[in-house]
Amino acid sequence: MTLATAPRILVIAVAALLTLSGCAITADTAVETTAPAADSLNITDPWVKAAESGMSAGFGTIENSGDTDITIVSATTEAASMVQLHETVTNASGATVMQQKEGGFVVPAGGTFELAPGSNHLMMMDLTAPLMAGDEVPFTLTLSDGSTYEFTAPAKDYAGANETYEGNMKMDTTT
Ligand SMILES: [Cu+2]
Repeated sequence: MTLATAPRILVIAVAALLTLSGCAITADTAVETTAPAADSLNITDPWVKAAESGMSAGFGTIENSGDTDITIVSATTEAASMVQLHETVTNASGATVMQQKEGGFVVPAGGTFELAPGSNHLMMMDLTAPLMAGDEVPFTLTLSDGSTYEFTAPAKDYAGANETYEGNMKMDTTT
């Protein structure tokens, strides 16, 4: 090493420090603005109600590990012709009915959104085949930023949650 290289090494070291700090700032910004919402989403204990035909529903606990709220706008599964995001409410005449959740399912930042019988659920309309206990049902959730979250829920026998559908449809109560 000659004496002439010493200042150059110092310059490189300073430049590297500047680059490092610059990178750190850029990376933080990128995480907040461009990370897909699906990266912060997770569902625990998912399951669907076994059913011969007609309607069924999917449940589980949806968790948001991010620092912004996540909105689920739609859901699909090959097991049903259509999936709706339902909430269960008490209507004007005092009956418990379910209806589409206005604005979708909002999973709060750092919090959870519960899907459970008698409460919010993934409404499966027009099953494409009988859902037997033990079947694995794949779902895709679409979030408001366009990203998607996929999970698989096992079917279980369950006799409760026979709410009336607000649109004059009734859940199959023959289980
Ligand atoms: Cu429903």
